[in-house]
Amino acid sequence: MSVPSTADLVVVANRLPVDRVVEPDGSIGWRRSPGGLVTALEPVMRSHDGAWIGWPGGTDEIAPEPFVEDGMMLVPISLSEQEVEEFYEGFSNGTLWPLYHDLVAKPEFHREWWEAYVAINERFARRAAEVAAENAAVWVQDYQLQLVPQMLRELRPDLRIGFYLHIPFPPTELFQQLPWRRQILEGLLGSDLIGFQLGGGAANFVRLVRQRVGHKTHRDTVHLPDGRVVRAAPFPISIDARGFEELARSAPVEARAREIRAQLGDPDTVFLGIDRLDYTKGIYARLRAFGELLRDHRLDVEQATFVQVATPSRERVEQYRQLRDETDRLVGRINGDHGRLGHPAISYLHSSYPREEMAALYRAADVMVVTPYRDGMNLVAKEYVACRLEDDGALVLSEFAGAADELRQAWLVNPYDLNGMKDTLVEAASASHKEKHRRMRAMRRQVMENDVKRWADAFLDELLYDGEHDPSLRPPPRF
Ligand code: GDG
Repeated sequence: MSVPSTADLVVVANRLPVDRVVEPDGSIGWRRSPGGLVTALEPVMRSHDGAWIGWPGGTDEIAPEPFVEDGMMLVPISLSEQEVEEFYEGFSNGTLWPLYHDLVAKPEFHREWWEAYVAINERFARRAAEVAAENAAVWVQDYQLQLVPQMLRELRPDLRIGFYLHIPFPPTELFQQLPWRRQILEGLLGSDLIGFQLGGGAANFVRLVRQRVGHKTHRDTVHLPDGRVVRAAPFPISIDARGFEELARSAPVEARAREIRAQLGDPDTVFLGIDRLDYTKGIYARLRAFGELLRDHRLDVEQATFVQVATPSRERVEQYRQLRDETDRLVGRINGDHGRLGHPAISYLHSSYPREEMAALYRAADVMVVTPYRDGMNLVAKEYVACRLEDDGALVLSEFAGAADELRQAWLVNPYDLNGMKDTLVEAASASHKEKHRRMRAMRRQVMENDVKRWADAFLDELLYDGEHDPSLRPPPRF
């Protein structure tokens, strides 16, 4: 298939939805990287002749040529070793990530990192300006690319530009620490529509624009001096709920779930955590709570076990290395103190798994433990709910995950309150079948109705047709 030169819908994201693989014969190929965003966008990308611009991973000086994969035009952007260090590991993950997550770790401010962030955002914006057809819609994704909307608008004023932030937008007091706060706000204001996970993030943004940039605002809109209007609104992201449900229902996944329980010694309660190994996720505190419950004899290792999958993430960033060491030590200590032959207290898996194995784990777990200190949404919580076909199982969920807004029937916890977390883990594990059923049924209804397709449709409808195309998809203002 020949590669078109422009597209009517362009997604700009830090990563391409494919990973580069070296085939056995030495040639280079591409494998779809599984992710909710691609699944959600695939149908609209096809119907709009969409293109996706992003970094393919790795460090190349020269970007591979655009190519077509699964009906989507993919446009690689290259990053050098130094750019990965300064733009991706540095400013994106060493400055913005901790700052936007309530300072769970200390953000570092380095002027060279900022310069790299500006330069790489410029590279993405220029490429988007080349690829977008006349009057096309461009949808920019996430915190790595917050300057792209403004840069792109300067190059191509004809475009409709949307931006979606997958992580929380911080309260004004924290955001103000950023030496480049005004540039970031102005970068985002290049959009016509800015989507946040929650109403609180949108409200924080609008307040900051009023205070720091001095533009007029009215509820969820910003009025720019040139007459342009920017809307900032919540669009809570979701998952391919039907896809997960079907996977969980399949015979191999069901068999694997039974096998997992048997391998764990058929305990009464399997607790499960699945997270990228990230300090925002609260993995350490939850394992500590579990260890103390064993120590206090409120749980017994022959009847209760914890499976923690910690997917490797950002391994070259120092804070992530430290977290890995601390978690390794804690797990070792808890298993040493409380494990018995054939009954480890914690099965700790520092690895990543195929989707089928994830679905089997969700099916095998009695209590899903999701305890981030701060999380934009948390898709793992929604995936667990989608996989509980029998409306059973219990979800323990941090109040500080965006998902807590929608999954009100979860056992909500404050991850900073260790005793509270211990009590809730015991309560969720020992709740009656009826209680679990009541809660899970309500949560399943919520997740199945509000899936990722609905999320993408709602955003694009608003961006492309000002929400007038199908008003039922327009989310209500939340503040
Ligand atoms: C950011 C925001 C927001 C994990 N391990 C494996 C694997 N996963 C999949 C999960 C889930 C996804 O990765 C993780 O999503 P989360 O939402 O839980 O967290 P972040 O990665 O921090 O995502 C977050 C999200 O963006 C979307 O806007 O919700 O708040 O931080 O889908 O299933 N998938 C496979 N193997 C693994 O080992 N296949």
